[in-house]
Amino acid sequence: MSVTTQEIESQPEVWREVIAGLGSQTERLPPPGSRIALIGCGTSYYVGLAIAALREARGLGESDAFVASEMPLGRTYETVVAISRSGTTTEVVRALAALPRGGRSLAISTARANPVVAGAGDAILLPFADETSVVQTRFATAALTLFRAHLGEDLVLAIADGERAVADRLPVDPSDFEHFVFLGRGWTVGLALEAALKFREAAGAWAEAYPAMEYRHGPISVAGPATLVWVLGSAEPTLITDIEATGATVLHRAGDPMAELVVAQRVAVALAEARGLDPDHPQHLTRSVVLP
Ligand code: F1P
Repeated sequence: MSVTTQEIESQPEVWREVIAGLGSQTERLPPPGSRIALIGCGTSYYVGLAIAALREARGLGESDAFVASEMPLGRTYETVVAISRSGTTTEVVRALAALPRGGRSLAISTARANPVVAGAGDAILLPFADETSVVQTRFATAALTLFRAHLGEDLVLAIADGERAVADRLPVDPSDFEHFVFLGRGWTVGLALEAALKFREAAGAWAEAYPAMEYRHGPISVAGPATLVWVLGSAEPTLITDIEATGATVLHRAGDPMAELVVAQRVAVALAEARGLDPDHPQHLTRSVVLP
């Protein structure tokens, strides 16, 4: 079994551990009503995007998310949250260093001794969610779980769905498809982007992601019988009908979207293995991007 698979399967347990430790971290996390920005790269950015959408939709304060290299200078946030598993990603370190004085910054990472934690005013560490794999899975959902719980969500059902997500038979054989599209709305846009990234990273697959309502505005023209469109979260019935009319297969299942992301991670690994690739050694990728 690949290390990536072992880390994917550990997620429900990791989520429980995050929730168990939340009490001691609450005062570090941004209070309701404050204006925040979340920054990160790759997976960590997509997690930030999901958290920002979730927080703002719950009326808990204006929340933006930026890829760390594109963080606008000159905006004022009460807290900037930097998400980084490795804590060594150069763009995140640089963005923290460029923040105006006076604001709070909070790192979400795995270990105390790293440049992102050193560059932030405060840190929440999730060492039990660290990973050996290049391809991130459990650190991402652990950071998301931290915020979902902090935002007041009861995650009992999400964890039960997560247990099923790691145990059930896969809902599709990915070898039946050549093209993978993930769609989401609100906070699940970030999850859709992350699921597509897993397919590219682990399986070298042609994978895209869009806000669901955007899909008919151009990208649907590429869909056909070799396309799997996987909807995370809610979708309009007419959208599903329009996608099916292209000959594409639509996967849209009930349950918690974070648990559905876990299923997508497993399918990405299955696709990699079916293609003779090693999901633990993705092409052209390093565990963190450290620039000279
Ligand atoms: C961010 C990241 C990963 C990506 C790749 C390179 O890392 O961009 O999301 O999959 O492996 O690094 P980090 O800042 O969260 O450590």
